Amino acid sequence: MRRQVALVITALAVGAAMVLNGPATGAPVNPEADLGTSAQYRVIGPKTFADRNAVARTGAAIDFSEHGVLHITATKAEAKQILALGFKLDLVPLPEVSTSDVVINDFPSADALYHNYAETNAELNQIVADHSNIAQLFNIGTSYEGRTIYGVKISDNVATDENEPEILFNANQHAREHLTAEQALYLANILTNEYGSTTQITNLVNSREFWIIPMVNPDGVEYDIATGSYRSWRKNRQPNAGSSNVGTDLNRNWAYQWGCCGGSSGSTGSETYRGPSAFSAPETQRIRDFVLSRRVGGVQQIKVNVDIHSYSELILWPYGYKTADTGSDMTADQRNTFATIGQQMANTNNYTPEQASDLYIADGVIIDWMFNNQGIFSYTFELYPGQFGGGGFYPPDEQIAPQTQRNRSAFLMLSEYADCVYRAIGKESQYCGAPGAPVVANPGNQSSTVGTAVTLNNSASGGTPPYTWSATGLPAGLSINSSTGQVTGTPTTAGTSNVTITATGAGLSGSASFTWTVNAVGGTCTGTNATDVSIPDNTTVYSNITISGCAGNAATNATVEVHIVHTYRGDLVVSLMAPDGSAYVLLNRSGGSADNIDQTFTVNVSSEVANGTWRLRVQDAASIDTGYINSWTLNLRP
Ligand code: 0X9
Ligand code: CA
Ligand code: CA
Ligand code: CA
Ligand code: ZN
Repeated sequence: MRRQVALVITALAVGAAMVLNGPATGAPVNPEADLGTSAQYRVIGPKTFADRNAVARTGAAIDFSEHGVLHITATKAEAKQILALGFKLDLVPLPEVSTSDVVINDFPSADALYHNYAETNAELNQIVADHSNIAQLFNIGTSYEGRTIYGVKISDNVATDENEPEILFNANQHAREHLTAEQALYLANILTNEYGSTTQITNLVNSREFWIIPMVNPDGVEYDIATGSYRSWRKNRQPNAGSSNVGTDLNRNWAYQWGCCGGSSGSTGSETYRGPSAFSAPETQRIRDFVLSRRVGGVQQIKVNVDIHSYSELILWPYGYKTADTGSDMTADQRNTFATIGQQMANTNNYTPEQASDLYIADGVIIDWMFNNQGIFSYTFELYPGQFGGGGFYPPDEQIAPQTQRNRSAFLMLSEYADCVYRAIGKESQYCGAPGAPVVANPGNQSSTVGTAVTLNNSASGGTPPYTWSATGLPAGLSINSSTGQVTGTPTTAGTSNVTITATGAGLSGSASFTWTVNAVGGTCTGTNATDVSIPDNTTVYSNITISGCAGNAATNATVEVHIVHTYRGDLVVSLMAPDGSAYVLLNRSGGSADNIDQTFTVNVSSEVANGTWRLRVQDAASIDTGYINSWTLNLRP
């Protein structure tokens, strides 16, 4: 049986010597090349994050992690270092292939459902031929050995670059992770086959542009299957100068924090060799250049990405190079968005969602670059199996259908979020605005002071500039410039306003709302005059209150509390007079023959400067009855 994992050879007794000395048979080999020959091991002992990172730091590729055991692919030099850390090593033989099953330059016949490079391209061509209205072949250039890296674009009006959120699915950075190309082909097939019949898919294809690249490392894939026995090849097939070791780990070759943190190797023979410089590999350059080509007017069109790997059944998000959840390259909102969508996807496929570095530190990985450099919400999926024993990198082809279908909901869910990932945390209005509409940067709550001039600059992005600006709810005394969005003026009135700033471009509007608190300045805005002023018949009298230290204007709801003793209030006209002489009639001979006035009036005097001498004017307009002003109290800013 090809897939049967043969007896695990214990490296402890015999194996340790073997690890150190190389194969016992055959002619002596170049020691550097020999130490660079990889094999798979079980590392017994690592239990903690620090243990896992110590193993990862040797450059060994961690293929799967379970409590106390790591499944790795490592060179002999790395194996030596791991032994020196005090862990035990078991050598795991590669899967055996029965001779009757051997197919040269293709998958073994028992795994015939897997697609090699030519079959992958044939499948893409078939999809395009069957669905030419919504599917178009594209390529991103060639691999190191000159194979063209193909993909399929899927959208309505597929030949047109429409203004729709774009989604990138790419697979097979690691050669031996063959199930990942099947996952990408599965996605291309459901998006095209179910267009017009499944509502969710029809809507997604109509409103999104999907880019699916199933095999970004075709040289490695073909090498892995070339002999009829799987070679467990991970890297690309690019030679390394000055060494007989071949290949760069594409998922350690990306520029953001390349080689920073002990999460990759500088040794050419290592499975995690990061290359001599970031983007030294043609394949990472091709993906990078494709992604950069998706910027329109400086705005990256690709909003979400999945980089598909196997195995371990994980959903991973950035960063991989460091353990911190947030920092200058990841806000709390971004982290929460990643984690929320990651968890929601995991709920559909029963994978484990976590930050990539929770597993072990890896630097120069694709998702770190995608997010940091292009703002793309990029996830790594690690497919089936979830534990050692399901075939590892080589699950039987009977697993292709169930294990790719398993991720249907997760991938469709992420695609739904492509228009605004922040919807996942309820912040679409803050970060996204309406589709095609400008997004007004949230100005945040404002605080200012009556009588002190203010300036607030507003900005918007997206939609179609130039914008026309408007505002509602601005505090009295402030206004917005309709072409610049700048708010200026001097607040006149204390109080709190709910302000909405709106930018409109090409008929579509985006808004941001916040509160604006205007504080009264120190000093007094009230006064009382309790000196009696007699009111003779048919005479006008005044009582004064002088306000000082109350900068700015009076309020819309100033209060005037009046106490007048009089034997016939219907004789009286009572007014408040502002310092500039403006008169506000409070009461005009109303109340008939009743005695006295004991009443509080509210009056809008917001156009009046507060400081100065205010007067209560009382006009007696009829004979016989008289009285006096007993007291009055003015509050210009209640
Ligand atoms: O090591 C990788 O590149 C990925 N695992 S795989 O077995 N498919 O090679 C996972 C990278 C996840 N990132 C971190 N662990 N930081
Ligand atoms: Ca089979
Ligand atoms: Ca379209
Ligand atoms: Ca587009
Ligand atoms: Zn991988």
